[in-house]
Amino acid sequence: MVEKLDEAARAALPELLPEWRVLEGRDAIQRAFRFRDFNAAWGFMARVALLAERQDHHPEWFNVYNRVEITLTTHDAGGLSARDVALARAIDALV
Ligand code: H2B
Repeated sequence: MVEKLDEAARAALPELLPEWRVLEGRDAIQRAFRFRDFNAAWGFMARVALLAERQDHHPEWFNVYNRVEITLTTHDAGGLSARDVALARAIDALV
């Protein structure tokens, strides 16, 4: 069973993941990305997909042409967990 983030871990999020915002009304984090064109956006998504498979943790995402929005939450926990933080950090390291 995956545990939800505790208060201390939540308080650390702005410093750890400054590009991500905690959604209102949903225990999830989101980051928006913009690329040169669809080819660059899709290449990024392919790399995120490989990360997600490796971590067995998968994004909710939205793409239109050069824009990608990624939302992370842990379905097995019903909210944010350390798995979201780990995937967000790995995604940040790609860009
Ligand atoms: N991804 C996300 N975002 N949340 C999960 O709870 C989750 C997942 N669970 N990827 C994993 C897969 C689980 O369903 C499999 C069986 O390990």
